[in-house]
Amino acid sequence: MPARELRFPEGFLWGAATSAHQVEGDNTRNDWWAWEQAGRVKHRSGLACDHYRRFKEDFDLAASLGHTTHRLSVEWSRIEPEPGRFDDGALAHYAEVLDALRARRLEPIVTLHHFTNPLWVAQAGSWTNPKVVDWFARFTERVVRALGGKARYWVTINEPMVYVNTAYLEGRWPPGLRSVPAAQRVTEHLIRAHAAAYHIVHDAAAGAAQPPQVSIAKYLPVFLPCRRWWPLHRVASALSDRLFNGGFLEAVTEGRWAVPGVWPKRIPEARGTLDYFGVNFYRRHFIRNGWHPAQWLGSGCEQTHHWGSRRDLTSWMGWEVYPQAFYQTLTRWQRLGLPFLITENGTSMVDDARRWRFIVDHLEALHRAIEAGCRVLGYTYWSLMDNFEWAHGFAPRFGLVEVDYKTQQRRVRESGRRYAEVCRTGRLVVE
Ligand code: IFM
Repeated sequence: MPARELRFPEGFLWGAATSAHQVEGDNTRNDWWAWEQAGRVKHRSGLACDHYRRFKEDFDLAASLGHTTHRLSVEWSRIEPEPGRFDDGALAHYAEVLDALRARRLEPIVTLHHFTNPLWVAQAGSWTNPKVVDWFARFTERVVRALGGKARYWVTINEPMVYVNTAYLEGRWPPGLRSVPAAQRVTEHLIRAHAAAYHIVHDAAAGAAQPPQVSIAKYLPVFLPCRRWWPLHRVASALSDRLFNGGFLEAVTEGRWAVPGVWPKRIPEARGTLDYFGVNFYRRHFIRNGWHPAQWLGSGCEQTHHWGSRRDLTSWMGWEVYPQAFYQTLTRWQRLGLPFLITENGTSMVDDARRWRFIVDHLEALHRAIEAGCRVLGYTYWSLMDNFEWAHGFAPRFGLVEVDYKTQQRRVRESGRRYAEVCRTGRLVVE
């Protein structure tokens, strides 16, 4: 096939994403740090990428790679190390971070919650405690007072349903629960906390020339039955889709949380609380039924025996590459009538040439979605640099920039250089 050139819309935001605990280092006051120290995972985040001190050089790199945006998160446990006591030094730090982005013409996208909680929140039951909604609102209010004028794009909560699933259903992340009722309570609290934060950000910016743009970053996978024609797997996959995708999205757009197993609830304050739709996309999920009660309704099958899966293209994390699903999920959720912002998409391929192939194939799918009528504001690759991949530690390497954790040296990968060409020109050549 001859090479084709795909053009992305004028003003499209191009960049990469990170999160505080994964890159900053020494986040000693949050639940993940405690989890690591307690040996609940094999790995410790330690100094991570030392980004808390090296952010300026990291942003220099991003700018030199043609990026025009950068997504990051602020660390709640640094800003509010004790209930109601805010650390002005930490807030001043993040103000400097946002100024550093602006000085390099990188549009900040600020995430308020990216999986970690202050220890005091964890000790009070984390997100199972209904008070967390007020605590998160108080935190947001303080952050917005300090940083509001410096950012236009906000993400209230990163991958809320991944957090619910991994931390409260599968028990692999803190607080390590495996409880359906806890997961349901937490989901409701996340919806309410998101809604509260949405209104706080907007109220603080009342009358601003450019209104803020607020969303969640929703992990938006395509769910499919593990055995295509097996009725139980089909039901389980439809249910997963409803609980994980549809239910949450309906809550934050229509203010109605109606999912199987939960008495339908009106959450009117959550109605219309997405200004854009922040989407994290990685892969398809195949669903079967597991033995544990938390898995009766469905659990992921991590094998690579599914149709369309390419074993040779499986990443370090064991994730298949299936870019068509990116197109499918975007065109399906186009019905929300919101512009998309791709807040994460990336791979931990060991072979960097395959990372580049992954990026090309996903950008091509994104372009097809745009041609099919999806409005898309931008794309932030996950991640700017290698970082602490939660329970998997430092082994998976998602970065456009390689990090040598011994010396903290950064080295731009070929995929990072090729992506830079796309960022600079807004064009992708597909061969
Ligand atoms: O590293 C994570 C990130 O924190 C949230 N989204 C998925 C990424 C890759 O697993």
